[in-house]
Amino acid sequence: MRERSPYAGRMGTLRGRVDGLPEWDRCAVMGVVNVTPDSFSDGGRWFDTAAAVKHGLGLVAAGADLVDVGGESTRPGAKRVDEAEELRRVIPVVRELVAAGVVVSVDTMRARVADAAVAAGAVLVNDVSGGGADPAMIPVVAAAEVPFVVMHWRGQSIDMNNRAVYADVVPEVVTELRQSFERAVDGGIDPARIILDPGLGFAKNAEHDLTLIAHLADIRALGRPVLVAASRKRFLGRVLAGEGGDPPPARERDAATAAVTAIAAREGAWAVRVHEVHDSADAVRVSRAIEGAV
Ligand code: PMM
Repeated sequence: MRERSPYAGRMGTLRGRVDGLPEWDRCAVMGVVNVTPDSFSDGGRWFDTAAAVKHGLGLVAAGADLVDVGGESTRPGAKRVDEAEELRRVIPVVRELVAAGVVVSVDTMRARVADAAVAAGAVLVNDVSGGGADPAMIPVVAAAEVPFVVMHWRGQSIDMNNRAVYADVVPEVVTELRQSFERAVDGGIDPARIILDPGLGFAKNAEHDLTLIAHLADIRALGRPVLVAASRKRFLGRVLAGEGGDPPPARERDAATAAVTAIAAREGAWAVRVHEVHDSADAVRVSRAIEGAV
C-alpha cells in the first residue's frame, strides 16, 4: 500500500479560511439567486420572493454550501436599479432563506442594502465593486464585522467593456486587487474576513478571463481566500463557439462552468459562485478526492 503523501491536505491550507464563516474541507459552492427580471435567460421571467426563495432552497438541496442573493444585474451594459427597488427585491428573500437555515450572502454595491441584509441574517457581503461604488460600504461592513468579498472592478457595468485594457492582465489585476484590499483594511475591515475575487468578465475580455484562471495562484499569493465566479460568463460562450461561431446561450454553458469549477478547486479556490449547483458540487467533490489521493 502507498504511504500517505506529505502533500495530502496541502490544498486545504492553500484555500485559507474566512473568519465568521463555516469552514469546509474543500472548495465551497456558492449558489446564485438573482432576484432580477433580466438575469435568467428563460424569457425574462420576473423572480418574485416566493420563487426566489424556492430557487435558493433548491440550490441548497443540489449541494450549495451558501447562497448569494442579488437584486441588481451587473452584466455588461446593465443600468442600475434604484435602492428602494433593490431593497424590495433582496431583503425578503434573505430573511426567508436565513429562516430556513441557509448560509446567505448578499450581492450588492450599496451600503444600505448590505446593512439591511446583514440585519436580516446575511453573513457575507459580496460587493462586485470591492467597496468602490459606495463610499459608505466599507465603514458599514467594518461596523457589522461580517466577511467581505473584494472583487477586481474598474467601474460600473454600463461601460466597463471600454476598461478592458491591460498591458499584462495578471500583474495589473493583482496590483489593483491589492489596492482594494488595502483600502478595505484601512477602512476597518478585519483582513481575516476578506475574500478576493479576480472579477471574471468585469472590464475583461475572454482572453483576460482565461489568463486569470490560468494564473489563479498569483491571486492566491495575495494571501487571502479566493472566490471564482465563472458561471455562464461570456468567455465560456466564446470558447464553446470556437473560431467565428455563435456562442451558445447562457443556460447551455453549465457543463463548461463545471469544468472551470474542477480547475478552480484544484488550484486552491476557496469557493466558486455558480448558477447550476449540482454539477459544480460534483466537480469539487471529485477534485477533493483527487487532492486526498496525492
Ligand atoms: N459576477 C456577477 C455577479 N456577482 N460576484 C462576485 N463576487 N464575482 C463575480 O464575478 C460576480 C459576482 C455577474 O454574474 P451573474 O449576473 O451571472 O450573476
